[in-house]
Amino acid sequence: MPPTVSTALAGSENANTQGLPPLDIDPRLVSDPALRPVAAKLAQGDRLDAGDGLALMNSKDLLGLGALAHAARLAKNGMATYYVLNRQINYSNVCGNRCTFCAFWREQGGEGAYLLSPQEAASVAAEHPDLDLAELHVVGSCHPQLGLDYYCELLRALAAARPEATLKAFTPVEIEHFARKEGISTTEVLERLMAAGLKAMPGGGAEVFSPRVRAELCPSKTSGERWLAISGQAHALGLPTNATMLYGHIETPAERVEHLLALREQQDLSGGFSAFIPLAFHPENTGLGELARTTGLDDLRVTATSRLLLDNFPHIKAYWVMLGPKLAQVALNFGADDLDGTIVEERITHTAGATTAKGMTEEELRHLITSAGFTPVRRDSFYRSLEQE
Ligand code: V47
Repeated sequence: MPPTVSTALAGSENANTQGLPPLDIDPRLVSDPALRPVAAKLAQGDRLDAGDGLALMNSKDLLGLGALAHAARLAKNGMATYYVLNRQINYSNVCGNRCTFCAFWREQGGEGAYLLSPQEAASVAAEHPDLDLAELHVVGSCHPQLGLDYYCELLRALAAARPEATLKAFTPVEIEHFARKEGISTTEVLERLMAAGLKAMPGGGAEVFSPRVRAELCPSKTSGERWLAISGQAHALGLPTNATMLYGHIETPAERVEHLLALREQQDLSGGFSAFIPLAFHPENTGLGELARTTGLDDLRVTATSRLLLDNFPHIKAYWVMLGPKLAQVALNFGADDLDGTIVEERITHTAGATTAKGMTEEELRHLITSAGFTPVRRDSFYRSLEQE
């Protein structure tokens, strides 16, 4: 069983929230002239700026990008590659936000709409008793009816069903919605959820912070500023959280870079982000169904640029559900040091056409890591190793 979780932000991560040290880079590996000044800055230990981010985000020099990002990955995490025995649970798909990029949401009472009662969610959590679950990853929607009591009850029921698992639940977007429904502050919502067992938060709902993109794709959703502020409030209360960026739709390279720099700035202020997860857009069954899927070059370039710009983020995830296991494995050489986990039942990307499996076994995860030459580290939600000594 994992050790008892403290509410203090993972102390072992403090060094990892510092910027990058001077990196050991072989300049001969970088062929894109636009990346040479970036390589020189990294070799000196200088922080990258928006111009550097844009050069990375636009580069087609895959080997150069990999060389730079891998040097940063080695400095942060060595050859360790993390994974977690986790299960995702989506308590409802009934959502009033109607985001154009999302295939998961349903109208209340519409075909396919569902809401799990706390007891039903607990029964789902209790499935697979053999899985030594470290984490329940719980997200849903902005449900127009539910009050805060439902969410507290949900957490208590899940904790009773799987006491060994850390409850990582609710995005800043959901927290904002709960606060509006309840007529209380987001800090108060967080405190009440923590009293009911909340220990960490996932990073969804960030999308792209650009007001232009949000106005077009998700006008009803929490603003980027609020998303960042609520993450900061969570950090101040001792809750570690994650961050994401949904890329591969209508955003520009400059908007991606702005998003990453806004996350870096928030991390400088509040220090509680554990991991960044680039999310590759899946267009099927969404309002953007005419768009093509992201390419391998773009997936690796976003991963590498994230590792290099987010110098104060301890971890970068290669989310195998969206990248596919093979590209996620390759991404370990482009800055990523975490494959997320077993997941068991992924729904959001699968309603948008993902063809990957809905879950993966621990053996499969370890095989992906070791066959790429990395060291697998089974972790808890706070990146503490659960490997047997
Ligand atoms: O919030 C929605 C995005 C997110 C689509 O924190 C889509 O550890 C692709 O946040 N194509 C959910 N993406 C996933 C997520 C996540 C995943 C794994 C780990 C963690 C973590 C967080 O997926 C949503 C939204 O931003 N999304 N629709 C789509 N069509």
